[in-house]
Amino acid sequence: MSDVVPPEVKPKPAVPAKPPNVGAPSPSSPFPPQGQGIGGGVGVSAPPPSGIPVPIGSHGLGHGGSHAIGHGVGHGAGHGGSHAAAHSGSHGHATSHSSGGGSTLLGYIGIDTIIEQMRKKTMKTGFDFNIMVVGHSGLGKSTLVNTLFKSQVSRRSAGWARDEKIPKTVEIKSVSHVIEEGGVKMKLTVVDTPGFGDQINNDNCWEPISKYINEQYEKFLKEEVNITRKKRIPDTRVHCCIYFISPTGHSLRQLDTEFMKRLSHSVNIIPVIAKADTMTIEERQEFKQRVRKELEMSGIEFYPQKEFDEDMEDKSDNDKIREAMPFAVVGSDKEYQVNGKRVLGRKTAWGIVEVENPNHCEFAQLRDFLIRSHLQDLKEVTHNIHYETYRAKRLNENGGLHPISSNDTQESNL
Ligand SMILES: Nc1nc2c(ncn2[C@@H]2O[C@H](COP(=O)(O)OP(=O)(O)OP(=O)(O)O)[C@@H](O)[C@H]2O)c(=O)[nH]1
Ligand SMILES: [Mg+2]
Repeated sequence: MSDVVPPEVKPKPAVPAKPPNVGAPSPSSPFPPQGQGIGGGVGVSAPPPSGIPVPIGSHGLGHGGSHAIGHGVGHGAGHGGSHAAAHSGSHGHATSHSSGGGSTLLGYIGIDTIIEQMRKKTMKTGFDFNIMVVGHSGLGKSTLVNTLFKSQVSRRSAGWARDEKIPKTVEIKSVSHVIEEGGVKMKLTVVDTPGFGDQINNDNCWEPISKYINEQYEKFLKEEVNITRKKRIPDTRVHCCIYFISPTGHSLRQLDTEFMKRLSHSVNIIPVIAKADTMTIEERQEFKQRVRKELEMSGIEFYPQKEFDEDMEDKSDNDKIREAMPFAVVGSDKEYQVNGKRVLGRKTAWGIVEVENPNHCEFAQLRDFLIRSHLQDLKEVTHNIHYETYRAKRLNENGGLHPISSNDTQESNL
């Protein structure tokens, strides 16, 4: 399902997210580093942010906000070097290059046009962003998928008619919309999964989820190693997995810790507290604190992972986010009239909980974190850490690409 919808969200100053300080690209990486980064990439042993191997044309440049620019500069410098040299040559400044000196002495080279060049390219190619929702049954995962699509992300229905009750999810299913804003296209896919925890024996209930995640890596890998590679590989890899925690007010369930521990090695986990409208403000704060402590004690690294903070600024921005997590969310796909405006909300006997009102719950914070500030970083951590781990493991296995069991691959509707 793919609709183009008119622009809705106005970007706001975003929390600048930086790419992780990852190791050098693996020698077998199919993507050569794309030049020395300037800006975000300076001085790290890692490839520059955008030198991080990305499928040409598929990885985001100019996704709005400070984030995009940080990466963008790094990426573009690789191309920019050659453009600049050619450009300066034609203006009789050929020596500029080797002097290593400031271009200010030598006239305009045009390095500052790189961002515009990249922005144009991204506008043409667009990009993919894939979110998965996971957790115990009945915590509001499917409702949140609807909420995301009906909220200011796109204001479109996610597939159920109004007033129709959302059915229990019985299979992994993905919903995609192409959202266009400011001329940039994004295909947002949300992968809904059946809730677990209903069965008497919940052993290995993470397996179908884990299998789905790995199947997307496998698909991508197969495309990458093809002799004739697509110019832009469709990216169905799960960039983040929103893990729903039950609002018990007590502790995490053992299954929650077990699940997150296993998945955190293959995907970016973002824990959220479900049905936050069932808790008082104090209960919510206390529970959030307790969950953070328990996650830390269990050694669960959720996104944004501390080890990938690149510098002090990054650390301080991400610390603030980590301290606010897990976001306590409320989902709904029903609209009500509040003060003359239509809002998404849950109507109770004592009032309406407004889903997108930051005074009522943290859904808007979660959405902004996912889309406005950390989208590109989520994609990069997926590509450079999680996918890279998968890829290295696969290529080490009997010399390469024998298919994993994919006879019952869940095809997303891409
Ligand atoms: N109070 C409250 N109820 C919610 C919220 N979100 C969803 N619900 C209700 O919870 C019930 C289950 O919602 P679903 O979205 O189907 O839950 P799910 O996690 O997808 O369930 P499974 O498909 O079985 O895994 C429905 O009656 C929803 O209306 C919320 O934020 N607060
Ligand atoms: Mg469901």
